[in-house]
Amino acid sequence: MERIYIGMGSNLADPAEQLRSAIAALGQLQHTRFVGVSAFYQSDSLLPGQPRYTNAVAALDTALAPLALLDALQAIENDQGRERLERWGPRTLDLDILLFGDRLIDEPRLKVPHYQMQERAFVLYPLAELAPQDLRLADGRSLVELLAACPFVGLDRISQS
Ligand code: A4P
Ligand code: MG
Repeated sequence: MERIYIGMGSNLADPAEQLRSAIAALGQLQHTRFVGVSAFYQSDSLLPGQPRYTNAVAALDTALAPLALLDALQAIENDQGRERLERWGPRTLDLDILLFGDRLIDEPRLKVPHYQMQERAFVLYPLAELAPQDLRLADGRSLVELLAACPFVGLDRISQS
């Protein structure tokens, strides 16, 4: 089993409810054990003019191969009505594989660590609720360093209910 972290985001159709459904679906994944989930965080979209996002991070242990996990996550996104109209468009549910053990994955369909996670407060702060203090990314930078370089600005931490 390898420890994985999944970034969840939604900015359509009751985002908190979308995340709760996604958490339930992640709990049903084959060959996978659910470890925990962060609080929910609201923030403005990186792209102006879109509804605000709700984001969270989940930790799981899995025996799935990375591409099998990606397929399973995309099936959950589709089940929750995700329509891919435009890249970065508003979405009912986005599930990103942030980290997969300590692997560096560079395949056409899958890049891990997820690009730009290092700069995104809505990823780093929920991740820090779950990850060990000494977590390091494949490039050697520690989560502590990344948090220090990424101020807690524009984020509202909310409860999950
Ligand atoms: N893909 C490659 N690597 C991965 C990975 N590590 N995890 C591929 C998941 N998928 C990965 O993704 C497009 C393709 O990326 C997939 O088919 C998969 O093969 P997508 O989810 O269909 O498209 P997307 O989400 O629109 O693109 P992308 O690049 O994932 O966008 P982001 O980075 O997720 O950004 N503002 C706030 N506040 N909160 C947000 O969550 N999210 C975005 C979208 C913009 N602004 C935001 C937020
Ligand atoms: Mg995505």
